[in-house]
Amino acid sequence: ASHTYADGPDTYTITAYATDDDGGIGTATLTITVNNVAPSLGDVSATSVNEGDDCILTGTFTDPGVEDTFTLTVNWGDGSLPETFEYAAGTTEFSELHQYLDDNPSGTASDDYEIIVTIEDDDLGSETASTIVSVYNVDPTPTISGLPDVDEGALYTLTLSFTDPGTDTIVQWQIVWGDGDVDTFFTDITSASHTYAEGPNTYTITVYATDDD
Ligand SMILES: [Ca+2]
Ligand SMILES: [Ca+2]
Ligand SMILES: [Ca+2]
Ligand SMILES: [Ca+2]
Repeated sequence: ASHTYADGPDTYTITAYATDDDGGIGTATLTITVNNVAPSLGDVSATSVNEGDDCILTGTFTDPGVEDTFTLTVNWGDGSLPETFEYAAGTTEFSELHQYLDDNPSGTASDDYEIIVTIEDDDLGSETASTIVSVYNVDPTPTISGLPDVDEGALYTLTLSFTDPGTDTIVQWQIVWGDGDVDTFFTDITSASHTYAEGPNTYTITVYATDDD
């Protein structure tokens, strides 16, 4: 005779009864140990993302223990604290999100992080796997504002700001004033001034912002 035990680790005593044709009953017992089997991971992968966006981490897992529940621990590889996710018995796949705030280190247009995942059943059996996520830098978007006109020889002031989906800093502002003068600042600034020597004239001001990547 065969039987499948749903959950381990545990100890069970098997008792067999044999009855003869005169109604006599004999018994025998056997004590067996049922071991837990650790869950196993498959197909762990992560989507590449632009900085500021959510990466989707997916994977599958199997466990012959149909009553086991599961805890997934994810180390996202970007210095954030490991996260845990709980799954009910019978679960065989997962899909979780994580926002990457930057492509570290600075000076590179994209960087890879190693994501380490561990699936553990409620009997402490576990398996660990890893995958790579590529995070891409996104260019900053500068915004400028200033008065529409100025007198020749007077100081003209431009106000500067920027947005960036990453937690980036601006390492260079370049301002092309339109009259042949160009100013470059190797730091983040919020305003800049310039004197136009000759009017009347119309100039187009162009600004370039460079982030740390
Ligand atoms: Ca198990
Ligand atoms: Ca980088
Ligand atoms: Ca960046
Ligand atoms: Ca950026």
